Amino acid sequence: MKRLSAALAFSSLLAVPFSAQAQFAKVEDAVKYRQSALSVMGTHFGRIGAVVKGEKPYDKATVERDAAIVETLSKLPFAAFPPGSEAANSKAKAEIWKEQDKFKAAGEKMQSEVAKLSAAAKSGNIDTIKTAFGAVGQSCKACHDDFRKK
Ligand code: ASC
Repeated sequence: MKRLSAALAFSSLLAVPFSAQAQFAKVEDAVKYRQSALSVMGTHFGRIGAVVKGEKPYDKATVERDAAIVETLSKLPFAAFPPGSEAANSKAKAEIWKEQDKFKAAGEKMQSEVAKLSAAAKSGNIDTIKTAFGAVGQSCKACHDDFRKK
């Protein structure tokens, strides 16, 4: 029973990526958290990219693992954009807080494309992986174009 409630608590945590529940003592802590999550996500997404581009041989288990990491991390950054968390070392645009619905939609689009990439990785079909990889990249770019300073 204890284990079940712990599991439920954990899964509900992962299911509420956009909640404003995140507890950060300082703006810099939120900035560091979201930048770290996005950076590690980019690293593992990039490893899949190397396979998709033919620079690395395709290994199903490795791509699956990278995609699973990207999927988990995709759920983390958006709880770390508390209002007013613009900072000198952050490329976050003020539009994030002015167009919150649009920002939320962009994040959810990315998360849904990432989930498809993870499913594609499990399928082991390299063509499906390539298509899903492209869609994820577009969702990254769309959000960066609108909400990240150059
Ligand atoms: C990456 C990465 C991004 C996206 C973006 C896609 O690998 O780190 O931010 O892809 O460049 O356009």
